[in-house]
Amino acid sequence: MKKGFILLASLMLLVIAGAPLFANGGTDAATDEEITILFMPGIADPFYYMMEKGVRAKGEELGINIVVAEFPKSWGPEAQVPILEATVARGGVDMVLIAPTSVDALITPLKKLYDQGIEIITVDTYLGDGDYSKSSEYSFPLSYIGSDNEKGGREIAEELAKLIGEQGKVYVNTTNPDVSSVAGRVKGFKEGIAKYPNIELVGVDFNLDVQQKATDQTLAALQKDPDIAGIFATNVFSSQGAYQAVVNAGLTGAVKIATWDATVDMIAALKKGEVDLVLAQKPYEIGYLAVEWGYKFLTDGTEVPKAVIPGFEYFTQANVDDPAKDEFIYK
Ligand code: T6T
Repeated sequence: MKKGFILLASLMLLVIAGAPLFANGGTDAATDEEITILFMPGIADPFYYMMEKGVRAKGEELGINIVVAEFPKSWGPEAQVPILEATVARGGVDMVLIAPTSVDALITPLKKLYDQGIEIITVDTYLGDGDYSKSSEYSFPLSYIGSDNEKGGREIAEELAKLIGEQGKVYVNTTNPDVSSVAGRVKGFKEGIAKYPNIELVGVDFNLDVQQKATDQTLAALQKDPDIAGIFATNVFSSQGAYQAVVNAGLTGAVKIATWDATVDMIAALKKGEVDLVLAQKPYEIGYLAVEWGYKFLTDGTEVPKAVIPGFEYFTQANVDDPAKDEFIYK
């Protein structure tokens, strides 16, 4: 209540001074109890469940309303947009934190919400090229809060190159070409691997975020090129699917595997020596920060940085038992 009063007083001053209140013009001053932030994940997976925890924790700390949309059961705009629109239609949403499941297909549905006065922050994935600081059809979100995927892809390339003695064939299993996160990982990986003249990238498969498809594709790749030395799998279902293919083919140890996303399954696989490297993003922190910035913007119009990038953690067989790293496992 006290905060509400201070807020009201500062808003009155702003109004007297003739200053615009909020960039989107449609968001009215609100007390904490009246603020509602909606979290719209990409798919039902451990990464977004961790992000939900961060979103809820910060929401609780601030005493605002957090609405978590139903988690889509498959990846893509066809699954995500109807859930988003139905949830927003129930009313009262001031801001949407969303992982857009496509760089272009989500522009129109999100712009529609923005034009109704709902603020948008994209988490984990972005629209267009993610540069919200320049004027474009997709620059209306306040911010992108998520990983630097290209950097991660380049780093993984270097680590995998080391693991295979800087020579041999490598293969990538990923989800979709039009998703900023995984596309960035593949781009970075290709750039990183291009520095090694004796490493050849023999294929990139798209599994559409279906684990079984990742297993089948990786098995097929191993059959086509039995001398594949290293594999990079770019997210939860790609990693869980690809490493299973290597286990099924009896190639554990012979094929080095670098994976992305620290699920309980992947950490267990690392402990068993079935994978060699696991990159952990910071989904809890992404969710937490998104609510923190969103709240600041909604309450006093604080300018949100156009990009907020938490770092990564790497799990290897050497550090996987370190208790200090435990918090980075997606549980
Ligand atoms: O890797 C994450 C996320 O960063 C990506 O955008 C989609 O896949 C995950 O949710 C993991 O499954």
